[in-house]
Amino acid sequence: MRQSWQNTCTLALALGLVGFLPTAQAQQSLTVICSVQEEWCRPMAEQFEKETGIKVSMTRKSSGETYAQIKAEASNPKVDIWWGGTGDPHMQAAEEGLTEAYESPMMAQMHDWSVRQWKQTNGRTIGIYSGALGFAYNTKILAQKNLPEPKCWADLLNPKFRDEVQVADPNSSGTSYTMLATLVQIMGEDKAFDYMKALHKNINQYTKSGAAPAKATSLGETTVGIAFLHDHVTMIVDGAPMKAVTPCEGTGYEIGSMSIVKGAKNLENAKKWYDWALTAKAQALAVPAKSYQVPSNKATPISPQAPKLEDIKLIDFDFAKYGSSAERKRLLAKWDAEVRSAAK
Ligand code: S7P
Repeated sequence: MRQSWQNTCTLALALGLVGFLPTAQAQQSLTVICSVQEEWCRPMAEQFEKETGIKVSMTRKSSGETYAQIKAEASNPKVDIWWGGTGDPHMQAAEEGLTEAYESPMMAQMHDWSVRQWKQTNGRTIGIYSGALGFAYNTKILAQKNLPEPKCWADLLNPKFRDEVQVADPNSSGTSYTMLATLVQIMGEDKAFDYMKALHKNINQYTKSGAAPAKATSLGETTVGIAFLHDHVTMIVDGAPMKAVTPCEGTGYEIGSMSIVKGAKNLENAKKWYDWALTAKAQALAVPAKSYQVPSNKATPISPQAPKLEDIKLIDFDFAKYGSSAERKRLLAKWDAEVRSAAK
């Protein structure tokens, strides 16, 4: 038996097939899709590799896009863990059985809102951070163009802002879907769609990624960008001439989430990442990467730069309803039919 295994190895080496053998090295790997900013994804992967010796193959993708990939690969999953991104597509994936239930020994250290996300999905996704939606404007461009300071969602409909506002496409972006669901909850569905159709006239671009409008605002490529407030803060901390606004009518928020993919090839390593990513030490990697969400581990220090959720007029966001598969599909189809294709 031993002789025949040795022969197999010798033959494999001769044929250059060593990568296909079930070596210890090949087993110590993990494929992660990361849906936060690249600047935070990278140190997470590097630190996890350093602490565990598990090789991480990491790709950065927006929330809606990741959901679509995981769904497309369901019969032959290529991803082990999906870390970050808004909760709604994680919840949809959970409902469709695309992700695995797991109870981490870290649960007791999590905030209630994180555990609620986990319970609502029968253990298939967990909250890793939270953050509120808002918009920001470039102070220099606003002054140059002599535009009024927008303070409310309603102000963004001012015809003076024609082609001055940027937001992501809610099909690819969890940020933008959070805006859609927020407006529906604040205004009621009919008025929210009327609002988005009117806003469409002022939109200069629907980007793929949710944070792109914050970057574009910092560069003066758009006057106003709609994104999570923490993504605007990242730009402001870097010195961008920007002011972040929490809309006067109130706003929605996200519970950024993490899920293990059903049928993950490296399930044990995925669980190791999951437990590690919930530690205060791992979550503390966000701030040096200029990511200012509110972390889900009660012991993780919150940066003084992080928008203070307790000071913001937050709606009572119905995550169960707007994270459900049927509602998300319905609202996105309606947005495609009525908003995206509306006349400018
Ligand atoms: O930049 C961080 C962040 O805002 O990005 C996530 C977002 O959903 C991913 O981008 P998309 O909008 O493109 O899907 C948020 O979860 C996170 O806070």
